[in-house]
Amino acid sequence: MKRLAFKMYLNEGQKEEYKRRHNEIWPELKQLLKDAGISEYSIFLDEETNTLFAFQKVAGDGGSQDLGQTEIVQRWWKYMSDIMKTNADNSPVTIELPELFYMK
Ligand code: RM4
Repeated sequence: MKRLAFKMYLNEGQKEEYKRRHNEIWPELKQLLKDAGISEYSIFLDEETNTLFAFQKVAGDGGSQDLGQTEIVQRWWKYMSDIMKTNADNSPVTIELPELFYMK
């Protein structure tokens, strides 16, 4: 089991909408993430910079950001693209973060 962390960027003033959409995450997306071996998936917000900080445990090689070839994730990313900083393909701009410390 690996630990992954990455940051993404939220558009100004979209904290509540982002939270609302994730509280109503599509069941089929949630199942896809679980089936891909992703667990303990949290996303936090640095309100000062509108930076989203994501943490997840992954059982396999890839994490949530490696599922962009699936129709569900492509549809989700398009759905989220109006409130996030995205690439041309609607994927969220994602910067992986190195782990510097871990305490069990
Ligand atoms: C985020 C972003 C990620 C996705 C989660 C569920 O806003 O779209 O790629 O894994 O939602």
